[in-house]
Amino acid sequence: MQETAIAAAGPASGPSVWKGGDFSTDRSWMRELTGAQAAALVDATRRWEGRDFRSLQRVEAQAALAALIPTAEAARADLASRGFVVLRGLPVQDMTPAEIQRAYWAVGLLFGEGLTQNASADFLCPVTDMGVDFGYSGSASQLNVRGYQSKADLNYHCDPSDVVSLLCVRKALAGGQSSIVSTPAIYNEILRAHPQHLPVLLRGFQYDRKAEQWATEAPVTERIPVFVPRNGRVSCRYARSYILGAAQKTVPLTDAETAALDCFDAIARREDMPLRMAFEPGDIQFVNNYTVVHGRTAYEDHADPARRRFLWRLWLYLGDQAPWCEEGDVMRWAHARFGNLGRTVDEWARIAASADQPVTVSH
Ligand SMILES: O=C(O)CCC(=O)C(=O)O
Ligand SMILES: [Fe+2]
Repeated sequence: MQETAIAAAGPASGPSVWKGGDFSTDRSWMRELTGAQAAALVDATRRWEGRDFRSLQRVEAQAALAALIPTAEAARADLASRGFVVLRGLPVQDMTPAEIQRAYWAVGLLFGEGLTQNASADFLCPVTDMGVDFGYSGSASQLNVRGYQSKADLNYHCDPSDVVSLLCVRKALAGGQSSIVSTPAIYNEILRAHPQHLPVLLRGFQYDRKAEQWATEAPVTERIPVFVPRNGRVSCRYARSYILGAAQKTVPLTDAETAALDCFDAIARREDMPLRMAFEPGDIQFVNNYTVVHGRTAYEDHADPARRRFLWRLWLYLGDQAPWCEEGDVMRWAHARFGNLGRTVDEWARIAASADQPVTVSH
């Protein structure tokens, strides 16, 4: 799209466009579970004693967690409007680690289907410091690792699924603050004040697959647009570390590309844009990856490894409910589904059972 056509398409509008200050007195994004809902979760997971969480079916979750369905419906509506919601009060303190996994997975089944998130095909992925040195310096060693295994600051980004969810089991000693920004709001700011960057952002960038692809697949994706605007809505995909990694493996970014990424980051980090939130144990954050970027500050852990910050992460596929505008398959899938990543439970079972699939498990 040329600049004149972009300007004619106009800004995004509606509830997906917000700034942090819009919520200075509005806590409606935080939905606290009732005592009865928390008890239903504990009961259900005890009844499922011995079950691998991945074997739980949606109908079982719906039956056992009937008390949570109205809250989950409201939360799904939040995801389709402002693009985020926090459910507070999953009773992690009353559950064993296996029970926490079953409870969280079952809550996820009220929203959609979980997907594998790494070469190990983890459906629930531990977000905790594994001593990995991650950053944006441009060095190959920092770019070839995944940020969730570090305690570094994470630049605002989208995860590659329809929705990403994080359950806080333990928080950090200091730092590790989560914050989110509306990407249609970032788009509107670029359109208003820096439209020269939009052609580059609409063309998009290749993404690194960080060596997690199968041998038959390319090490980088095709170009994924940063923004797809359609009819007053805007979808976004953005993860700078993956863009930098791909550039290192292919062609360096042009000055115009780097300037466009800097512009996106600078707007996202502007004081008025983010909504900051402090996770408490038992909080589940859900974010619509098409309309919200998330980031987190660096953190310090307790000396005792058993008290380290620990989140479970769940990537959700929402089927036909999800596409936000007409963003298309490239935005939805190019960086979501490769190697052992982006597979539903049924798909993964078929892949794992098939002798000729190049399944590699790294740990
Ligand atoms: O640690 C956090 O709060 C966020 C981590 C994150 O963005 C991720 O794991 O995708
Ligand atoms: Fe993330």
